[in-house]
Amino acid sequence: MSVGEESRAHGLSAERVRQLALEQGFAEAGLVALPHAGEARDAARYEQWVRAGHAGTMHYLARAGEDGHLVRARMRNPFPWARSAIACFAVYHSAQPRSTEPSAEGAGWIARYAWSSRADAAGVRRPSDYHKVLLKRMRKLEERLHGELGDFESRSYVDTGPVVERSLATAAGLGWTGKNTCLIHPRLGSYGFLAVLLTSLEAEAVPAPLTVPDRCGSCRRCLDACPTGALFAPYQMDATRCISYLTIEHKGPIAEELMEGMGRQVFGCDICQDVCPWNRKAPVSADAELEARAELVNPALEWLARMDEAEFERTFNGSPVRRAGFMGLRRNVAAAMGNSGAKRFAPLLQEWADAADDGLRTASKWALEKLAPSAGPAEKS
Ligand code: B12
Ligand code: SF4
Ligand code: SF4
Repeated sequence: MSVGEESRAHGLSAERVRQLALEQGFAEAGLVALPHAGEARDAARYEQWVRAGHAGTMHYLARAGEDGHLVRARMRNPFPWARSAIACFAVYHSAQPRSTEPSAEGAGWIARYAWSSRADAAGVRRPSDYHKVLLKRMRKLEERLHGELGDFESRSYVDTGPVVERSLATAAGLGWTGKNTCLIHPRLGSYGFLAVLLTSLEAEAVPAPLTVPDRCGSCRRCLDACPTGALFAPYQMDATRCISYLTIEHKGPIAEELMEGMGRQVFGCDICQDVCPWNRKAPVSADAELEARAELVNPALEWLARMDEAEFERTFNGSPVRRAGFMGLRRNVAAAMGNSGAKRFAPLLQEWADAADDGLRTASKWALEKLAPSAGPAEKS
């Protein structure tokens, strides 16, 4: 009996699925039957998180179904046919420095996950985006399974589908949820992307529970290091305070009380992962489609600030950074300039302080005040 025939006879086999996922370039993969044992608990956590307002303006997370429940909280809402989920992990760690290491004066920070690039057919290096790179691999995995197992319902997602990927990935045994809310794989760490494939096939029964025990122990480094208090309790994040949300998802002016905490981050934030001991020995990626672009590591704020829209497009077309938008990135750069302490940025900030864009104008005024605090109202003599 071939491996394919074996899977058909007994349902999806975890071993075969893992083998196929690794062939597509994933570092790990797991399989879980749906609904999984932790689904009701995770659904309650998810609903509570959204109802508390922690999703901010990410309204897609709060979409409710006809039964009043949030669509993504339970798999049976959007995918009544789904019987199993395959969760895959792709490493994006690289040998480059961390955001928490000393850097040159006036350097900003772009999150590691957004540095990626790949060589095109002519050998020219171009920005790459994990959403596209990994979705292609998931579709190939889907094809292979259809080739072996015939017709069945299936759907692949990387980040953007109506699924809580970390819930599925922990249930599939890829790691535990750290106090920083990231999924941590015991060997690979947390610098990893997740991708999921839902299928209408039954998963073969597994002999032992899949869950990886929580290994955070008494550590609190991520909570202590988070500069905006977004990690307000272990395993709890208020996204509206997270620098990743503020610099990527949030449009318009950033609340003044959060700009100081943003430090030099201009796109995303790696701090709560950079301080995590489980990432100290994490292997670096050898993925040719997710190779780090040296120019995005500790980028000079000046370089980013001087970019016009055409250069922004040339530099970030095809890159996750494009999501922030030209004005959004400028706004973030203005805040980082204020936090840099470098007075040479004042003339540029002065120009931006009259910008039509609300977010840029507010950040620039705040940054100018930060670089050269005004004396406040003059005292009467
Ligand atoms: C919205 C979103 C964000 C928001 C909110 C993040 C958040 N913590 O919820 C913002 C914009 C802030 C964000 C930031 C980042 N994100 Co994001 N994001 C998402 C998205 C689209 C949905 C996440 C979600 O549903 N959040 C709601 C909360 C409730 O869900 P959750 O955190 O996944 O919930 C689990 C745990 O928190 C846990 N839990 C909840 N309460 C409790 C309580 C206890 C006691 C315990 C033990 C567990 C626990 O249970 C939940 C289910 O398992 C997912 C993709 C997807 N479709 O799932 C990517 C995703 C989570 N993001 C990802 C990445 C890479 C990032 C960043 C690293 C990017 C960056 N460098 O800037 C940061 C990391 C910040 C951080 N510390 O989490 C990866 C995470 C990979 C990983 N190893 O964990 C994902 C999976 C995308 C992907 N396909 O790879 N993100
Ligand atoms: S990504 Fe940055 S701001 Fe967000 S929780 Fe982690 S340390 Fe805090
Ligand atoms: S820094 Fe410590 S507490 Fe935070 S996720 Fe890592 S091990 Fe857990």
